[in-house]
Amino acid sequence: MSNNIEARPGGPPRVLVSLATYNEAENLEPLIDSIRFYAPDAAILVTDDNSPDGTGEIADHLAERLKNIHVIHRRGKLGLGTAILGAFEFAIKNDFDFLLNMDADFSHPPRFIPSLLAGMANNDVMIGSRYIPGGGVEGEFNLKRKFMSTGINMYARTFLGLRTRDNSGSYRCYRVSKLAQMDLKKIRSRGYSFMEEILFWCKQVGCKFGETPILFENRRAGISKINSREAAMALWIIFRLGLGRLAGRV
Ligand SMILES: Nc1nc2c(ncn2[C@@H]2O[C@H](COP(=O)(O)OP(=O)(O)OP(=O)(O)O)[C@@H](O)[C@H]2O)c(=O)[nH]1
Ligand SMILES: [Mg+2]
Repeated sequence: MSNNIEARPGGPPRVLVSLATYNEAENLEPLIDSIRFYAPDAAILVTDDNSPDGTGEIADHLAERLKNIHVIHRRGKLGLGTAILGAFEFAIKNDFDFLLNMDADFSHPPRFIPSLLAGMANNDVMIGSRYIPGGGVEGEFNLKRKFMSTGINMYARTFLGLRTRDNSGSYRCYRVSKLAQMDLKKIRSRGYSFMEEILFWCKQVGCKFGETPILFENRRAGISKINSREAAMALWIIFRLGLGRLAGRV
């Protein structure tokens, strides 16, 4: 871990890495190994939604074997947004300084964790960004995905007034004291639009944003969970938030 991150009085910042999982049985253990390599002192929280492939049991075994691993089990697939929200609440309650969220499918390579944490010296939210120089997507070029991602980013920048380039990825680090200032109950997103919506609320509490380049990779194992219903819901939620912003209600 980099040394130039802001220390809390009397010690280094307490970092919680949050992993939401749904059917990530093949990915979880090697991912945790790799996170431990790049952030040996960070605690790890796995939020599993009763994955049919047994990811939750694997997480429990890892928590028994390794130090500083926490597991939240939820009754069923309740959405990525609510899983991250639960991790925020856990981080606030347990007095962490930084919450670093990443996907559990190796799309977010752990080698970028140190630069995300280093950026917290000057920012309240650090975004692992595909869309700034040095960032990008590695591997197979998926036209549909690229189109959706570019479109949703433009849309979110326009409606939510965001200046950051990558507003739809979830590889980010947040300052927990800023999350604690928000009314988290206001968040409407249950699924993927959480990523754009939370940036909007971060802006309302005066967060300073930074971006550091990442190279996104296609998932190593398992299948994608995003569907067109989720995508439509994301457009609707961002539209409503944007209207509220224009009407001066937020
Ligand atoms: N706990 C929980 N985790 C979820 C849920 N939906 C997705 N995830 C996890 O959130 C992360 C991102 O989901 P992905 O399915 O990889 O979505 P994606 O990155 O848009 O799609 P692909 O990478 O193409 O598969 C992964 O770690 C998933 O296991 C959910 O409803 N609950
Ligand atoms: Mg993924």
